[in-house]
Amino acid sequence: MPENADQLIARAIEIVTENDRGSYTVPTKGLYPYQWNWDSCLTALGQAHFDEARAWAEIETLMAHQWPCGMVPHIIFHEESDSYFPGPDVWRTGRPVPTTGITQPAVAGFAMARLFARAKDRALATRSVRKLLPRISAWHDWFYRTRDPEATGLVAIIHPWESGRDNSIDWDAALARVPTDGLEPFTRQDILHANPDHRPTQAQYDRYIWLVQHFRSLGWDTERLHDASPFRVVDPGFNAILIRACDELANVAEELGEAELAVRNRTYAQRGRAALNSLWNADLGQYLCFDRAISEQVNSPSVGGILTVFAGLPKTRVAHLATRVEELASRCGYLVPSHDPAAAAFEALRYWRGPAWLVVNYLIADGFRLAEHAEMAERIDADSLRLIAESGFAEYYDPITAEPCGGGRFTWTAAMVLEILN
Ligand code: 9WN
Repeated sequence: MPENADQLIARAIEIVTENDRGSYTVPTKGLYPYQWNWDSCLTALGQAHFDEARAWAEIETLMAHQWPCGMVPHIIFHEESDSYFPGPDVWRTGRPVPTTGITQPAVAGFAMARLFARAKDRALATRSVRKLLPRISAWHDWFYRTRDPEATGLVAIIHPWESGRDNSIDWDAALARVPTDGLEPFTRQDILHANPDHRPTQAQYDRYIWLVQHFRSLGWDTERLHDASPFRVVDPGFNAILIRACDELANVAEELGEAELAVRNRTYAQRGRAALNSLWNADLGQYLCFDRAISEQVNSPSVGGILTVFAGLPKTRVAHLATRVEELASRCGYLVPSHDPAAAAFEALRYWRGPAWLVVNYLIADGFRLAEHAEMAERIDADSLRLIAESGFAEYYDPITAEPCGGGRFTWTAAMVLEILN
């Protein structure tokens, strides 16, 4: 018998709670035993439906580990664990509580604003926002200072892990240019917890780790890493999240009388949105990545270019993206595949090379809702719930068959269900 909404909500809360480590939440035990940046911010959205104070604490814990330069790391290694590679002994960033030295999609500004808008405990929310605002704004400053040195309005990622879409087809050509000489031997842990056929390849891991070694050899000086990295890609989805976060932060800052933060973040958002135009591909009717190291567009029809709708786009662009999603829907059973199933490199089960992810669905649906395409938003939400009904709270799903993949009882998947059903 299919579960009703109350039963699903109860199960989702159970999963988020079992992954709760007090002041932060792990994505899923075993596979991911630490705090991940964008996982935490999206998890807080779900937590707020049953414990507002805990939701604020989730984001505050993340931001407490911000680097003095403004960067917010992609993983905080709160506790020792031997179930994840690469751990703190590989990163060696020298932080008091160990962290990685790269970042992840800047969801925090959006999450903070959404929690603030919905908060029932206004005093608690205002206190937390007063703490978070300057920190998140400093992260945005860091992005535009260090990752857009030529002031194009768009930031680049310097490692595939920063995108959150680790082994996307988008990175294949750029990653192939990353050398592997001098690579220290290592043993992966991910393939002990998850099916190796559903994970990145060894050749990709070699390059992920080479980049870590390279940045480490430069002393994790984040002001230098962009220019020193052989991997520099402008991802429209990553930029869209940052742009929306700047806009949302500016709204909250205006409300609280923080005029300077408001103006600065609004300017980032406006410049970013204008610059996104350079990533538009009229033939495909979606945005594409740009390989900054060789100054070429990346001809890879991935979900990164659809996620752009989250930035808040002009109506004509949104209409094109809706058409694109319709095309994808005609090629799979469950929206939104992370890569176009019609593309030769599409792989239905391999991580970010085809599978559907509930967090990405959530962000895309939110973008369509913002643009008053409620019907498309509801359709995507409905597909997310169909995936849950078919296959439970998995990390990701085959978009054709709904087969569950990766880690089970996954925190952010559960958090997104709480968002959809509340
Ligand atoms: C590397 C935690 C993270 C997500 C990413 C997802 C995956 C890590 C990994 O898991 O990445 O950061 O080891 O595979 O790709 O989006 O934040 O859930």
